[in-house]
Amino acid sequence: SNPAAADNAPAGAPVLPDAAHEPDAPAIIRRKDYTPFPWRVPEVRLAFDLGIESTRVEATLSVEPNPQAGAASAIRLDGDGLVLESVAVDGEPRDDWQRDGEALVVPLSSGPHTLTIVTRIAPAENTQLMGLYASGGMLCTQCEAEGFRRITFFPDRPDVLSVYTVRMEADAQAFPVLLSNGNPVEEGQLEGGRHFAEWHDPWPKPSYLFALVAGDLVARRDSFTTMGGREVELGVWVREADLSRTEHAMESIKRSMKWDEETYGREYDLDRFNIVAVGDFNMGAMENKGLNIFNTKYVLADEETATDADFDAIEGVIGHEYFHNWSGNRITCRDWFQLSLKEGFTVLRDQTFSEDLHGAAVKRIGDVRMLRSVQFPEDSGPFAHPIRPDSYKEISNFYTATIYNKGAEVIRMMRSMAGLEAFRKGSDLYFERHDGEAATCEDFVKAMEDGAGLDLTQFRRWYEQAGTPQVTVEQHHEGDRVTLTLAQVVPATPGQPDKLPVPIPLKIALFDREAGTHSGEQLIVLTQESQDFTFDGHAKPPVLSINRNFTAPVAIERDIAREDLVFLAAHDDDAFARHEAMQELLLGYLLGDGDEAAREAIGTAAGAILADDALDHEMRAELLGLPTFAYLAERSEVFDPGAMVDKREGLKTWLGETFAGRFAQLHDSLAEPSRAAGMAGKQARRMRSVALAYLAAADPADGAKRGLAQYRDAPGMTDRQGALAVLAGLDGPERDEALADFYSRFADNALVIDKWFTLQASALREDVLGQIEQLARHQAFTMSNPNRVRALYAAAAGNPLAFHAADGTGYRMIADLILELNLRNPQLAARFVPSLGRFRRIEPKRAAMMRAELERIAGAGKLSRDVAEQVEASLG
Ligand code: 0A1
Ligand code: ZN
Repeated sequence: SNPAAADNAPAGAPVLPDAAHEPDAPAIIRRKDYTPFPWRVPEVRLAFDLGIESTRVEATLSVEPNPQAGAASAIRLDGDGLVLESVAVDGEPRDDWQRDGEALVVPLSSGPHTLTIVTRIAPAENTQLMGLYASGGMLCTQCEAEGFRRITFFPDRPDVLSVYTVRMEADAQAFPVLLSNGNPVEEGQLEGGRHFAEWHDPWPKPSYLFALVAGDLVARRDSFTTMGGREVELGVWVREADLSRTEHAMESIKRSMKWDEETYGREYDLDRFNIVAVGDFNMGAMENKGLNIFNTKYVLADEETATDADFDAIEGVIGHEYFHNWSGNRITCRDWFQLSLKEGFTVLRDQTFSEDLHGAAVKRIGDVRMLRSVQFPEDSGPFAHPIRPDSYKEISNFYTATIYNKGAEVIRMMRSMAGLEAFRKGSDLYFERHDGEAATCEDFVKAMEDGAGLDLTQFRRWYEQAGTPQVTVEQHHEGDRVTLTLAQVVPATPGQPDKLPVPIPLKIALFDREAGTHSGEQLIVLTQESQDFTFDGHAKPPVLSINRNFTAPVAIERDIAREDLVFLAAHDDDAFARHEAMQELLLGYLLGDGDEAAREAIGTAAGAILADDALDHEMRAELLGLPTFAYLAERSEVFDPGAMVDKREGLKTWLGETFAGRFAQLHDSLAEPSRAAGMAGKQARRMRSVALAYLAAADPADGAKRGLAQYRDAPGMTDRQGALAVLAGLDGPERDEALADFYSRFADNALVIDKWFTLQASALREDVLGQIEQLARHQAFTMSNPNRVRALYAAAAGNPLAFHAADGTGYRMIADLILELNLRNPQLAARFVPSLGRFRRIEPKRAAMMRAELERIAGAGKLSRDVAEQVEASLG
């Protein structure tokens, strides 16, 4: 039974049967069951009487029958944890409503009505950070996906679009700033030290894009003139102490606005664009119409406290949220199964924004690295799902690397096949056709077909099938003809035993080994299970460069001679393919039986990379990066984490020893350029810290000395963090000094203290688990801040020596964490389940312990829907 519902029921209100909303048996929502909502809600008026402890919400909804749906005699409004005070229809108080679990059902005759509902909520008690909650004395909202129902009763689904007018009333001293979506209409003083503000958003939007912020904030202000001549006032709202760290965010907003005009012809459509930084936030940021709300991590930066990577991430996330104004807000999703419609496309948009601004090569390599470390394991694990899922229990669980990043890859493939110009025609048609609508992935594909002139009939399978396609490549040479035999298998995934071949666009080039050149890049598309492609004019067997720039999100298995990989690692003119050749050499050694010749080949390639003066230092550093543990696990049939750490660290030591002179020279010569040095400075910093890591692997004493010197002389956070990351893995006074200095120097900056936790929890040292346990008891650790929890425990879960400790204590620690967060913050809790769910890939002794922890969670009593769905999937 549902105590909250019972408490709210007025005497005499009929009580509906309970089984439908039994919390222990979460309902499965299916894509095929979609039906439009029987009512339209063209206008919404919200009046908030704001307080941290208690907030009163009066919602006035204009409703009318939806001509696209069947008639209904009642309106069913979603709710979650609300205290209902009153219901009125057309101004008349009503008590003939019913509660159906958390929902509110109000009988309504056909025709238009005005529905007035008063609810009360308690922001201070909202530990889930969904709906209206308190963070550091301010009030803010997070409504995607289903948080609006925690503010008022409403058809909380993305296909109900309304024009919102929002009035906020609050104590003027505690909440001097009152923001909401759209444009400001009115503000004024009230009696008793209170004040109010009213905002109006003229663009119809779904409830998940509603936002409100109230707090003691200050703004960095600027303006942007759109291509159509609209003068937009921009604001970046933060606590006063953070104002000096907002310049980069503001510049990023302006760059985003300009880029979307130039690249997609998309113009901003309000007089105001505000972003707000919030210290407690479950995700990165949120694209609420005209009022983006950000995790402080993706807003605040200056050279002293943020790394180059932080600066880039901020720009990317600001771009991402801004781009949603068109891909997400002007055109939204019909239902949550279409999530990738807005997320996949918007990730592609933010990725290419960053590529255009700072160069494509390193960005692409980084994006693929992330895809392979996070999305590939998801796609081959128990929670594998298509980019357009068929069912879910808790939609929050589907904000995944698959929906976001594979979704982006799928659209990127259309872009590669169409070419930039035709792709733009497709996107123009999509925006034109569906502006103002709640659309589907199918709408996007159709617009691409019609606008870009592609036949995407078979391509639609990318939306339907989960699993990373495996492509094998065989190469034959006869006369002057080369034949490539390509075959594909889409592996079985949970609920999808049988798969069909998908179209796989692959950019290739055939290199003449002697000349070091190729005869031109071409795009081939593998559509069959197996297919031959022939190329003439090759007197000698060429060296194949395939899936250049990672045109398709597939795994390629090819029989290629080691010396050909060495050749490509030194000569491929496609930066990604060059990196890929190096990675294949590294994987070959790390996943193979570790023979001397494989290591020698790596040495030859690394030597060429270190000697190549045409390379910029960032690319050089990138080429010398070892595969992540996550990707190594993904590529192993049975992964032994301890053995892999030894092998990978051993390789690092060997490379450090082999090239000690060159690394030392790089470390000495690339000293401390500041951000003022621009791109070259950033490239130098990157290489310098990589050189330090190799030097320390080869000679820990020298590494500690160099590390401490780099730490002390650092002009900014990039060098400081780079040094500390190395020192954290070493022993001795240098480590202790740097860690202590770092903490006291930045004690008042939460984002930097997060780094302090992460650096220690990520260190590859035997005693790391004990250190993590100690850090969890540190006075600066708290379970109520998601950033802090992730800083410690996401690092722990990703550290093979911590998580995979041979006695299983790492698994127990993460399971305990999940149980502790389970009800307090279900979204955050659920994010930790997949690390345990990966047990099928781990050697049997550890796998059994991982499974046992999942079973312990499953049997632990009342689980949130989020955790329950993840644990059930993991246990299969
Ligand atoms: N739409 C946002 C992601 C997001 C999703 C859910 C949230 O709830 C906690 C928050 C943010 C984006 O893609 O940036
Ligand atoms: Zn997004």
